[in-house]
Amino acid sequence: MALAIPDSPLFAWAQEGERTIPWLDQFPPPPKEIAEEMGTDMNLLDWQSLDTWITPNRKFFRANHYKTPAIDAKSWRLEIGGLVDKTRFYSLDEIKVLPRKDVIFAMECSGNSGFPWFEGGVGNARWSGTPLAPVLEKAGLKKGAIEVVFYGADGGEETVPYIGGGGEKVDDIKMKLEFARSMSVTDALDPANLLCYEMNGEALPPDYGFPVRLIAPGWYGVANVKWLKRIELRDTRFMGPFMAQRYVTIREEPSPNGETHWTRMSVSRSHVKSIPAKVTLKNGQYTVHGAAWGAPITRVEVRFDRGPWTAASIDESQQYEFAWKFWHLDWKNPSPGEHRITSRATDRDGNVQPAMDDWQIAKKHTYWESNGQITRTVRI
Ligand SMILES: Nc1nc2c(c(=O)[nH]1)N[C@H]1C(S)=C(S)[C@@H](COP(=O)(O)O)O[C@H]1N2
Ligand SMILES: [Mo]
Repeated sequence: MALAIPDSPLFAWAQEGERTIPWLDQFPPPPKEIAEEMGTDMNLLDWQSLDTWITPNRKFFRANHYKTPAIDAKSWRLEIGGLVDKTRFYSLDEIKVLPRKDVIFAMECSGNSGFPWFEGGVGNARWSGTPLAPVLEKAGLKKGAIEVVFYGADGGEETVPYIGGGGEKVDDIKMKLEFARSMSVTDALDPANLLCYEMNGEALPPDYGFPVRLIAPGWYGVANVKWLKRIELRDTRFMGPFMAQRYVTIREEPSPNGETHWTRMSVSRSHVKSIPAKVTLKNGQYTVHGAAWGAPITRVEVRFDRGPWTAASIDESQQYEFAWKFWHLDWKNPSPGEHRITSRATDRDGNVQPAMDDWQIAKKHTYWESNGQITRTVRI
C-alpha cells in the first residue's frame, strides 16, 4: 500500500509575502552536556521555520542514549527467538521482500516539553516496512508467551543497585546494558506496528535506526526501538531500565472516594497534545498556526491571554490516524502590546489536553508525558 506523499507546503503555512512575528519566549538550546550524553545533537524541530507537513529526514529530531552503532547491512540479522516454535534469523533482503506497508506517524519523545529547552522533540514522517504481526505469528508463539522484548544493537555498561526486599541496598552489580523495550503480546500484534526500513522514501539513516527499527504508531518515541537486533518472546514481564526505571511517570492520581493514589507507570502510549507554532502577518491579517498530535485529533481551540477558547480550523485534507494535524486561526484586531497564546486539542475519545495546573500535569512528579497546554508570548 503506497501513499502519495503530501509534503508540499500546506494549508496556509509559509505563504508568500507573510512575515513571522517572533515569539518573545524563544526556547533555549539544549544544554551542552545533554548533547554530549546523547552522542549527537538532538536536531530539535524549529517550530517557526516549519513549512512542510512531512518533516524531512534532515530536520527530524534525534534521541540516542548511546553511540549510534555501525551496522553492516550485509552481515546484519534480526533474530526472532525465545518462546517461539523455531528461532529465525532474517536478513535485510528477507525483510524487504515481505509485504510492504507505509504509515505517516508523528513520533514524539516522551520527554518533550518536560524541560524548557525541549519543545521540538516531535516530527511527522512516512515510515515504510513490513507489518510485525505476521513475522511474529510465523515464528509460532509458544503457549505462555506474554511479553515481546525488542533489543537494539546499542548499549553500554551500567552499575545497577541491587535492592533487597526491605528496600536496603545489598550490592552494586555491573552489567552490560542493551537498549531494550517491551510490549505485551497483544500490543505487539497490533496491525499498525512495522519493522521499518525506510523513512520518507530513503533507507533509514544511521542515526534513525539503520537497517531496521520498530515503528509503533500511537506510542511515545522510546517504544520505537532503533537498530533492532533481537525480538524475544518471554513468559514474564520485562523490567529493563527503559521500561521500569528511566521512563517511569510518577503521579498522584485522584480516586473517586477522594483518596490519592501514587502511581509509577512505564511510559507507553502517547496523549493528545498541541502547540502554537507561529504567528504570521500578511496584508494586515494576523494568523496563529499550530500542530496537534498524540492521538487522533478532532478539535483544537486557542485562547488569547485569559480570553475565551475559540475553535481553530483544522486542515482535514490529510486523514491519517497517526499523523499530526495542522491548524490555524485568524486573529482579529489584536491590541498593540504583549499577548499570551495558548492552544488545547481534543482527541477522538473526548480527552482534552490538560492545563498546566490540572492534576494530570501539576501532580506529575517526573518530566515524561508532559502534554500540558503550551503558552507562547508575542508582541504586536
Ligand atoms: N535502540 C534505541 N532505540 C531508541 C532509542 C535509543 O537510544 N536506542 N531512543 C528512543 C527514544 S527515547 C526516542 S524519543 C526515539 C527517537 O527516535 P529518532 O531518533 O528517530 O527521532 O527513539 C527511541 N528508540
Ligand atoms: Mo525519547
